[in-house]
Amino acid sequence: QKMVEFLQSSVGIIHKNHAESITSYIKESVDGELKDESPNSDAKASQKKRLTFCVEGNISVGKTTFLQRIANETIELRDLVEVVPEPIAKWQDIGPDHFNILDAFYAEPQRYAYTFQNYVFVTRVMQERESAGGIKPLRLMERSVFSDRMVFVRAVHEAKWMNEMEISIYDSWFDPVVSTLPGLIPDGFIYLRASPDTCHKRMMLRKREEEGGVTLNYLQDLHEKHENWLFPFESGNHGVLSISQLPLQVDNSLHPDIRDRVFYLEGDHMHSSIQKVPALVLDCEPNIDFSKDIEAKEQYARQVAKFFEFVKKK
Ligand code: UDP
Ligand code: DCM
Ligand code: MG
Repeated sequence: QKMVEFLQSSVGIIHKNHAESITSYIKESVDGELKDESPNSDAKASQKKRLTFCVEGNISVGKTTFLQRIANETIELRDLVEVVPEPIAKWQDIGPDHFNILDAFYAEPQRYAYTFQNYVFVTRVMQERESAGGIKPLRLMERSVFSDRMVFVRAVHEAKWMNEMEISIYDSWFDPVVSTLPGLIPDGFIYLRASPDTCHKRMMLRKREEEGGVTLNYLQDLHEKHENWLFPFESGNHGVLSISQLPLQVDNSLHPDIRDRVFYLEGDHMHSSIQKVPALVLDCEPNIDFSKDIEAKEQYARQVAKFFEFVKKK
């Protein structure tokens, strides 16, 4: 128990603070909206589009932890936020024989990479459909078909676990199928960003059975793919992750608090039919202690709040 506590403190608890900043914002913004509404604005309210965000990030960066903190924060929040976890349970237990394709993939990647990625896509569609009828104003999904394609499919292809024919098959159906499923396209991405080293430490802590053979090297590949996709900046350096050094000012209509950490994904980075989707980058290294650094905590809270506001206005 002591050991676990020590390990946890050494890999960070930053997500609790991210989650708190988000939940307090959601409460405020939704309360505000209810107060604004006149009694006969029901029609207007039901037309209001609910917002969907996809939480992205490397294996074990803390996506599930982050989402669970939000979902379990308070009872009121359960009525406001719908969390759609990654359908990993569906990958681990298939059919009456309880096949585990996540395990099969890591055991024999060359044999199963395509089959697995194909099934990942299908189960994400199933998962999205299950949550599609929901009425909660905010839907937070763990990962997306876009990270499947931009990160995992690319990585397994480069590792030669998918051959040329298999990647061509994947590419040939991806765009046309996504076009018929607008529910898969989020209003924004939240990229939980940490070094592969940190993710590796957290992965060792989690000890998911299937992932025994996942190497630091593979996490580095996945990190690079995330960076190329969500972070329009030469990163290359896996150790140093200082977002504040970014020179980019993407959009002057963005609040200064988030101007240097919101990026747009378009064209090649998404899907042919998609114009622009904003992505917020959150630093998830464990080196900021929010219990001592109130200013840092408030800064995060403001960033998340401004991002929701910005996306909501669009
Ligand atoms: N974790 C942690 N501190 C954090 C985030 C995560 O100690 O700030 C731990 C968490 O308890 C779990 C492991 O890291 O043991 C992986 O987290 P999670 O399953 O949420 O990661 P995901 O793969 O969903 O991104
Ligand atoms: N995974 C994968 N390909 C995908 C999505 C996920 O190989 N398109 C794997 C990576 C992890 C596991 O599934 O081993 C779940 O990811 P996480 O732990 O980051 O939630
Ligand atoms: Mg997870």
